[in-house]
Amino acid sequence: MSNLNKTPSSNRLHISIFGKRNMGKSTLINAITGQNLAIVSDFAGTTTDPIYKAMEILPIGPCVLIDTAGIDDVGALGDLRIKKTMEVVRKTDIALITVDYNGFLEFDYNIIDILNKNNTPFIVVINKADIEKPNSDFLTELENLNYPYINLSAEQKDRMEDMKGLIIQHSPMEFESPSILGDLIEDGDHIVLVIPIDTGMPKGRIILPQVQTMRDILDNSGIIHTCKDTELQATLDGLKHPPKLVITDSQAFERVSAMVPEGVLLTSFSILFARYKGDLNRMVDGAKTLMSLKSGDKFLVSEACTHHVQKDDIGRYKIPKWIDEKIDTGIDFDIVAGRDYPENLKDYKLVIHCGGCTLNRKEMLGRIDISYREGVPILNYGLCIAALYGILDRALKPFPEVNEIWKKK
Ligand SMILES: Nc1nc2c(ncn2[C@@H]2O[C@H](COP(=O)(O)OP(=O)(O)O)[C@@H](O)[C@H]2O)c(=O)[nH]1
Ligand code: SF4
Ligand SMILES: [Mg+2]
Repeated sequence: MSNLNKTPSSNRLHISIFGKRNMGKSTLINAITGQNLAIVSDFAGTTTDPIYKAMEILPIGPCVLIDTAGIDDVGALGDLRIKKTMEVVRKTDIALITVDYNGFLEFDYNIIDILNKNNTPFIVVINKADIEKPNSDFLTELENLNYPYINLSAEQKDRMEDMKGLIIQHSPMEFESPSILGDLIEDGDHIVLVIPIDTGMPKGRIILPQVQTMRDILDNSGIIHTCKDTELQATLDGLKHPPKLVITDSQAFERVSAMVPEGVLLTSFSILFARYKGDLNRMVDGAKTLMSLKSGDKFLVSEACTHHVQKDDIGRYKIPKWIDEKIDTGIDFDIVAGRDYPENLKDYKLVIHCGGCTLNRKEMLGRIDISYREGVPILNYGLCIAALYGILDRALKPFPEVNEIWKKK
């Protein structure tokens, strides 16, 4: 076990919630996410199959929460339930065992046994703190076994930050291979990548985010079609069926959007990477702030490295020009470049950050955190361009939870 705070990782953490029915698994999931995703019910056995839900949880990052409703039948684990449990445990990076003040049931001991055999860390969540204190024998047992635990009330959403802290603290260093769009595609899906070749492109190469996206599609058994924007129509015409997803360079989004049929999901590399490497929810907040900038406001353009600056540089030239054209000519800006990120942002209403291809996830999240502490929203170039061109509505459609935040603008 190690500490995610110390161990950068771009992976999506799989958190499984086990526990006997009515212990509050669904309520706990709702409390963690702050959304009404899981079905909370007084009736036993609302669902029989585990429910997987991919989401961003601050400050943990991209997660999959797994509600194991239905594997908790009376008594010992039957064959089918063991099979279902194993399916979940194999994917689980960390488990939450939900119990109440009475302590473990036979069911819980069985699950703990399976988790231990699979070297899967877990945290005991003693739920329903609002009703009764945990039984003192149970607490002694937990102390003796050295199991990490927390006493809370999922219903009252208390101690959620402490619980997230425990999850971070006890999560394994290396969970599943990182996935950029694994939750968006299935085996055999056709994905079209649009990569315009302009003066900003390095000679003879494809840039890292695009290469990583390709690798990720291959890892997820998707089928890649790659073209420039000028060949997109021919590419689409050549496909027997519409593709599952089109991913484009942000700068070509408008042209690409006009060609891709409405029913086909379309997003940009920068949005995928805002999610993979940062915090798409918070960046969508940044997009809202961007659209409300006015004369006299100042924003900060932040570049994570000191790359060779081109004459039509996107951060230094194009974005400020587009903000002039599309929002207000009276908005001022500064530029910072390099590994150091300013701690003091009070002069700014907004930070517009590069894609951060040279930063790892932890560093990018660190910058997002500083910005939030300073009360200054942050977004990346891709989201900025998408917002300025009015295409965020479309580009966020593949991510329903984030899209909800954007739509509440
Ligand atoms: N008082 C109290 N009731 C809770 C708490 N958490 C869950 N419940 C209730 O316990 C019942 C079962 O919760 P649910 O989340 O559906 O349990 P699940 O079957 O394990 O998913 C519901 O009536 C919840 O409202 C809690 O922290 N305090
Ligand atoms: S995206 Fe950021 S880190 Fe990557 S080359 Fe551009 S300025 Fe440097
Ligand atoms: Mg439930």
